[in-house]
Formats: sequence, structure tokens, C-alpha cells
Amino acid sequence: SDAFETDSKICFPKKFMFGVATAAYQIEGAWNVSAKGESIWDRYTHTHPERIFDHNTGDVAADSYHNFPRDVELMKQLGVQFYRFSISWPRILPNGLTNEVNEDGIRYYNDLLEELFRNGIMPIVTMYHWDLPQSLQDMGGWTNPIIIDYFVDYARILFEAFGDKVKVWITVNEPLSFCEDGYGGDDAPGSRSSGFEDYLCGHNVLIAHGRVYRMYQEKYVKQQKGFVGITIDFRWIEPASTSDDDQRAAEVIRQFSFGWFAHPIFSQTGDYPPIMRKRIDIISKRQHFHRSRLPVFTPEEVEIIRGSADFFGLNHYTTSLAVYSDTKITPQPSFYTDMGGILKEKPEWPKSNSTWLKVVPWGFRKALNWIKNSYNNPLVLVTENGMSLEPGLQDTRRVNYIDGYLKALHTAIVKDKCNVIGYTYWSLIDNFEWTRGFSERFGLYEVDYDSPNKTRTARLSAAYYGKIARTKCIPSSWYFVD
Ligand code: PNW
Repeated sequence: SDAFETDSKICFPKKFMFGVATAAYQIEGAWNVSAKGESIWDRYTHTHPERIFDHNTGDVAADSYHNFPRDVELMKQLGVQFYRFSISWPRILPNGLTNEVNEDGIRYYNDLLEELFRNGIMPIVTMYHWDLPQSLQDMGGWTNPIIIDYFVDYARILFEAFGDKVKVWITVNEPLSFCEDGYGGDDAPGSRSSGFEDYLCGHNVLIAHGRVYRMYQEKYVKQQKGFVGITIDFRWIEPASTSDDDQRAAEVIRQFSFGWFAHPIFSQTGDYPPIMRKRIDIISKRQHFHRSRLPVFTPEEVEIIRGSADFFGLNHYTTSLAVYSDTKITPQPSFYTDMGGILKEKPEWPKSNSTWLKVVPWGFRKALNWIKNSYNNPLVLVTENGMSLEPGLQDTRRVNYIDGYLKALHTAIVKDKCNVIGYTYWSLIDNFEWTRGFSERFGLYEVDYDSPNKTRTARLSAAYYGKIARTKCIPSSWYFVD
């Protein structure tokens, strides 16, 4: 193998790629420029400022819409091989539908793609990173099955407009996050219903993803020669104890939080994880529902979804402990009761600036091995990994996070033979962190939100990550990075 390890250096294979990621709503701003339509995050931050930690919005964010050449310049400085960004659906299709295409939106992403090519950076494009056109949400959004056709229509526009330039596509980012937190929790559109609308959302997302994959295979791949995948988030779930109950709870939680989306696409059999099907069916019955709250795929749908990805996009940040809980079944549906376990953490795990994110590098290796063993060692692209801190340029704790997680990744690749082809740091720059506003900073570059042009300044981690991206080796002693 071309991977090697010396006492001084830990190196990744020569072909291994390093990149950085962002998402449209989190960095672009220009929320109402030209004909752009309103997204659910525009509506949510405008009508519910109290639900955003610092009452901010993404109206301007890092203003990347007006400043993308500057962002590309930062990537050039880092020396990364690719840039993962997302396209704003309502910037392309203001009302979500194809009868009206916003030419300014097409122009914007074409300009960005051109700028990337001029600088030798490969684009990896996410079609949907949570900013649904509000007009579609008014019809029920991801809970209305008509969204499947509309998403396919949107994807067709993207393949037609950008397919000559974009060779790696990600249909959706983290369906668990936007279905569970959006339709069952506090993300936009907000205040929906856990254990019900979240499952409708997930069901339609899976079919929509499968249909887009099949369309690309039928109509575009011959000419465009690209790859289509999906990004799924997986926090490692470690049993809290060696008891059988905790061991079993951990596996059930993995299946509910990750298998929900991974099993239908990447398992041999397809469809939902059997344990999820079984538990939700039984609990729905006890709650006197006539049918299971988890919708049922037709055999045709199972086949459309099964195997519908050229690669596995993995977002991984952290680890939790699973504790078995014999929760009483209440009449009120809940994803968490369906799952029947509780998540904890070890007090000694180092903290970040996000409550949900603890620094546990060994969990990364375990997550990668679980994927390898469960889904026949698929091609994995790590599409996000990163750490939040307070503002500040001397981010040695972020450097340690990257160092620890990359070492775990390296072991997974070299020792365990996990089939991982690239790594993406989240994020290039500080950005609008959803309901946490600007309070949680993930950037390699700090954004000064008070400055009129949203000045970017390199943190210590930028120098460190740039060194890795350029050499594909983890410096043995990062104290001496320039
Ligand atoms: C990601 N977890 O969401 C999103 O894709 C990004 O848009 C976001 O900025 C980033 O994380 C940082 O928050 C996640 O619980 C949500 O493990 C939850 C988890 C991981 C990622």
C-alpha cells in the first residue's frame, strides 16, 4: 500500500484528498438578492428570533455571495484539494418549482465553479443543506410526498446547469438532522411532531434521493461521468456499561439514528433496519394507531433506494454513551421513546463550545469500522468533521481535535482497511450555526461579523490543517508549524 508510517510522520495515501466544507445558508447571506426565494431558515429566523440563541439571522452571514473569490483564495492558501459547498434551492428556483429559474442564481454558482477551477480546487456539491423553499414548506415540505417529484425536478436543473463541471454530487446533507430536528425538534420549520412527521420526512427523503440517483444513472452519467452519494451523520454510540441491556440499547440507537438512513441505501437487504420497523410497529399499535407511524416502502421503492449511492458521505463529530431505559409508552408519539435508550457522556471527555460535541477521537475509528462491517466496506468520503470554540486565533484545542481525529482516521484506513478516500474539515470559515447563531465557531478562519466586509483571519488551525492538506502527513510535532 502507498500509505506509510515513520517515527516522524503519519502519512495518508498519496491519492487521499483533503478538503473543507460550508453550506449555503450558513455563509452566503444575500437572502433576498435578485429573484432569490424565501427559505424555511429565512422565515424561521425572521419570525422566531427567540429560537436563535443570539437572535441573529443568516441574512448577511459571512457574505460569501458577494465575496466568494476571497473564500477560494483562502482554500488556495490552505492547499486543499476540494471544496464541499451547497446550492441554495430557493436561489435557483425561487418558489421551489421549475417554472421559474433564477438566472442570477445559476450565474452565481457558475462563477464560483469557475473560480474554483482557476485555482485547481475540485467542487463537491450538496444539493440540499436544509434551506427548503418556504413555498414548498407551505405545502408540508418534506412530509408531503409531492416533494419527491419536486426534488427530482430541482436535481435535473442542477445536472443540466452544472453537470459538465460538477463530478461529485451529494443529494442531501444529514437527513437525521433536518428530519428529526426540523420536523421533530427546534430547527426550521420548527415545532412539528417527533415520532410522526420526522418519519414522513425521512421516508420522502429516502425515495427522493433514490430517484435522483436513478435519474443520474439513466440520463446523465454516460456523458457527465460523475458520482452521486448522500451525506449521513453518525455519532458513535458506545454502550455505557458491559451489561447486555446497555450493549443492546447501543445497537438499537445506532440503528435508529444512523441505520434509519444508511440501511435502506447501503445494506444488502435494503429497507429500514428490522429493529426500527419492529419497535415502531409495536409501539404504534399500543398507542392505538391503525397503521405504523413509520411508513412502508413498496417493493419497487426498496429497490430504487437499495444501492443508490456511489459513495458514503459521512459526517462525524462526536461520541455518546448508551444507557438502556425501559421508558413507559405514552400516548404521545416520540422518536426517543421509539428508540428506547438514553444518551449520556463521560464527564472527563473534553468539551467544545457546542453542548452536543465532546472530543472523543477513538469513536471515529469505531464508527468507521461499524460502517465497514455493516455495509460491506463501502467507499467512504468524510464530508464533515470539526470542532467549535469561542472566537480567538490561538485555537490549540482545535489543532488537537484535528490531530486526534485524523490519527484515528489514519488507523482506520491503514490498520483496519476501512475504505476512506477523503476527509473534509467543517468548516472553512466561521458561519451561521443554525439555532446557535454566530455563537459557535467552527472555522479554520475567523470571521469578524462586526466588520463591514466580514474580514477573515487565519487561525492556528488553518496553518496546521494547510500543512496536512499539502503534505498528506500529520506533523509529528505541530508546535513548530509556521
Ligand atoms: C452538522 N451530532 O450537523 C451540519 O451539517 C452543519 O451544517 C453544522 O454547521 C455542523 O454540523 C456543526 O454543528 C450536525 O449530533 C448535527 O452529532 C448534529 C450532529 C452532528 C452534525
